[in-house]
Amino acid sequence: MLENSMLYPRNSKTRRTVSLDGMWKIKFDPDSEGREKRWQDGLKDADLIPVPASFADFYTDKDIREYTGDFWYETDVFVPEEWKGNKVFVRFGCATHRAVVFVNGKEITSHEGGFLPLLADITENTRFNEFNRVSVLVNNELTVTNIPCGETRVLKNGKKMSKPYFDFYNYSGLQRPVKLVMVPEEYVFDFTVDHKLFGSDAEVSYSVVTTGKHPVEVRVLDEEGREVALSSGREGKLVIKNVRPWEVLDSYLYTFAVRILDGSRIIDEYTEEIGIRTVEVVHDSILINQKPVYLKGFGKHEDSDIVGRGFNIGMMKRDFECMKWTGANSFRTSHYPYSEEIYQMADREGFLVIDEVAAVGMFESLMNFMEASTGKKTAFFEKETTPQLLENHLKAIEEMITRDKNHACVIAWSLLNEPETTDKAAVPYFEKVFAKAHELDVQKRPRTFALVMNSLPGTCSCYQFADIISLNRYYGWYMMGGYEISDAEEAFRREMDEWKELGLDRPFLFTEYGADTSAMEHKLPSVMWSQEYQMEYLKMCHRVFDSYSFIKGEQVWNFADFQTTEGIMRVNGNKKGIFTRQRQPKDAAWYFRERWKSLPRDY
Ligand code: GCB
Repeated sequence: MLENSMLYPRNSKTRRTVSLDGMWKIKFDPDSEGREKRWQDGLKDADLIPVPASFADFYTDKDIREYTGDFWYETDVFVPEEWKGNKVFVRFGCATHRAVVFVNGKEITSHEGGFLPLLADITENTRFNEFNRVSVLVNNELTVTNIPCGETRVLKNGKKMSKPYFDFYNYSGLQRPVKLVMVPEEYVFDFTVDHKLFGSDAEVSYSVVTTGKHPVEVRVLDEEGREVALSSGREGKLVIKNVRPWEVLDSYLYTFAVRILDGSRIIDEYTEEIGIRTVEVVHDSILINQKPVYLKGFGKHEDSDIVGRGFNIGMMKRDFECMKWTGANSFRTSHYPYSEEIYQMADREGFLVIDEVAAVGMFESLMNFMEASTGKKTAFFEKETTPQLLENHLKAIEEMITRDKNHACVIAWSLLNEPETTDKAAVPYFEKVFAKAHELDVQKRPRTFALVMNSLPGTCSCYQFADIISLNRYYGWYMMGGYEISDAEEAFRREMDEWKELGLDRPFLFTEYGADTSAMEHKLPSVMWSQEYQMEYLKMCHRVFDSYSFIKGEQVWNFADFQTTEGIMRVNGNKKGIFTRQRQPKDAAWYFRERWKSLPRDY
């Protein structure tokens, strides 16, 4: 069990949250001297910066944008007198990639992993009815023992530089909402649900973990606020008659209110809106509420102008509107768990989410995602550093599943993106990763990982672990692009025929396929990078998908253009978006709208 509660901070009869979003102080610490020089006692000559946001794209100075190393954030937080006798936390949606939190100069906690929450219990060090200084020492260096994987290089001029093994910009900082949270001394620490549907009724099994001994009750309210089920005890079953299940693109959310009681006195109350649905893989079908579904949608990124990977509520709204407009029903949180607010929105919109842990870059070489298709032997998983990497990976899986398990939208876990699987050394690593997810998830959702181009039926030693086989394929882009596209289609079909011959009786998904396309470029006849070629490429892929009945979904790469490290392969970022980075449609968006709006649910 995790040390801290992962429950989303909400107000209730007994709980309080105060947003700490706004302008914070920031100061870079290139010599890592801050801690020794006691910067935790107050930052001098600091700049001001918005939270939540990545720091990189606010500045006009390239040394700041590319800054790699330690940096500090600081703000003053007023803690009300009335909160005395309760527990007080500062909760960061994330601190990328690792952080140490200080309150009033005292070190409170630290956390590794930049895409999951960090909770600092400041109860003991809070001065009530006064301002308290919260300082955070963040570090954004990449290593091969942490996820996502990469390296940090030192240039001849002494400056550090991030070398990601992955294809997205190494944005960092306090990128998600920060909240001051008060809960009672005895509080609801964790809450888990699992659903079964029987005819028109549902049975929800639940379990509650609290920090004390008082009795627990759980009640369920419908969207009109009517109580539809009630049960007492830390574990139990709630029966909901004439249930309205959560459906694909037709959401319905019940409110679950978990209470700790002392007679009629409510010691703590925690509420969560939860959709009731089942997910299963049966033969080669993905079933939601026992009915097959075909996934249509995107691999995404949390990425936008100026704020980088910072959570942006307006961008979130726009993204869902664009996705709905195309007729999509799903997305993958490539390549890291997203802000919790995005899953709440997906719950509300009835979107299906493949929730991916930040296990990306698990190839030896730099620009690994490119080298991956060359078949180069690397044996990433038999290095001295592998045990440490595995430990961090397993911890991130535990945090992700604990955080996201109750979301109806989460229908599968993606446990790695494009790892090296051609060497047998990957097998024991995969075994542990897949077992961990199975053990932790009471709903036993399907597990998957995205297979890189060289992970083929004859070369991949790990596909057997996946309940859903997810392929990232770029026939017609990274290989046999342009006028060779007819050969690409032939090679693509050959691979799919080989999968078919294996007779795996499992659903296949395309979690990536795409072609870089400049929104400015038109050319007749097509050339690579033109909008015309993107369409030609997509139509070729869809012809292949439509030929195999075990293919149960297509998530194109990418929803929108996004920022990457600079280099000869990228023109100021990855341009495979169906939308531009400003969320305006390329021609392909209209094509998807036509295709997806006409595909039946169980295509
Ligand atoms: C991939 C990676 C993704 C890249 C994409 C690309 O296979 O999973 O992170 O952005 O290819 O465009 O090359």
